[in-house]
Amino acid sequence: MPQIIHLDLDAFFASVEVLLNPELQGKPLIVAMGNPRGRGVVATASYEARRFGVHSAMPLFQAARLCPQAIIVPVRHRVYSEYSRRVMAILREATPLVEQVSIDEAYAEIAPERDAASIAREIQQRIKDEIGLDCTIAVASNKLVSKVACNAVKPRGLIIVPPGEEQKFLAPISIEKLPGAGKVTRSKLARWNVRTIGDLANIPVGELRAEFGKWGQYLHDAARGRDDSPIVTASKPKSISAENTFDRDTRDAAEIEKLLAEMSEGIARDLAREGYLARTVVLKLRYGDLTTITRQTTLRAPTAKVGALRACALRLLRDHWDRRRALRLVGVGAHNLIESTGARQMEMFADGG
Ligand code: TTP
Ligand code: MG
Repeated sequence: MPQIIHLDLDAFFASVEVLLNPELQGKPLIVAMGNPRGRGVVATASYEARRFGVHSAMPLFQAARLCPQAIIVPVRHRVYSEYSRRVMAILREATPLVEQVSIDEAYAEIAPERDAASIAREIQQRIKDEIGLDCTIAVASNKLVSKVACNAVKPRGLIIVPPGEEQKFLAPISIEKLPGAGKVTRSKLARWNVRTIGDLANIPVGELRAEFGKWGQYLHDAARGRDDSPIVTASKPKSISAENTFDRDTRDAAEIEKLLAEMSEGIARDLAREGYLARTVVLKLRYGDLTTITRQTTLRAPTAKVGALRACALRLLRDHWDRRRALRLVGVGAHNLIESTGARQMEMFADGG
């Protein structure tokens, strides 16, 4: 039996804000996207604010009405990404088989001969001690059951669903908590009066297939806690690049430079998001007759900064473009990637958001 961990940080954005400003500890806190005085939405709320009914994706005006005393702070994505990276690094020290599914959520597989329960406990403790964040962890024989179990014991939970007990564990849980049982599925299931996952498990598979087709088989298996979807580990990118073809072949330097600048911005953003610095910048030029050249520069200091990437791309263009010939396509690539260390990112983003 596989041993699958599901880890999800508790009230993630809000918890990071509390960590960085301990005065917020224990208070109702809303982390908001968009203009707080305009049409903002709740990204997340501390558990103290949730008690008033505030939740993710709720319009801010509504949240403020439910909980007028809540402190509202704006999202700071880059700060959260850095914390996320540190959490995932701890998880990866426990096992290389990690599938990150969102900024604060991951699956990980523990080899069968290892004690998954104590590994889970240790991961949770390290995330608390070394980073300062709370998380919930579940261990089960597959991804589906570990995910449902994790949500069932939030926050600060730790749960082991022993192999063989998947169906029994799921049975009393509300059907809304089953991944994939969205509104449409649930409204169709109403005809069988399904309230819990156990109710779903009791419907003959033939009836589910007649109503839902192939999806009916999924529902049947899921309700019994069966799932054989594998952990998909992300392979590290070797490079991050972009290229674009002009609508019409061009010799207009301003147009070409503008496009290169835009692509450099996109690459800088991707590098920051993936946590890499580039050592080498590659420029690709394709002329109207389809001859293609690539030219590269290796930087003195690896970078993810848009200014440095753009300057490099423009210099390569200046040095290598034969201006008598119209260009059909240009591309920019960041190669020779190295992982940016936490310290460096924290320094870059110390001014917040
Ligand atoms: P979640 O894990 O769904 O929520 P959470 O970590 O805040 O709370 P918990 O897991 O304890 O229930 O999402 C992780 C982060 O993603 C969350 O902190 C903020 C962000 N997010 C949004 O910005 N919009 C959303 O609609 C949701 C659901 C999350
Ligand atoms: Mg979470």
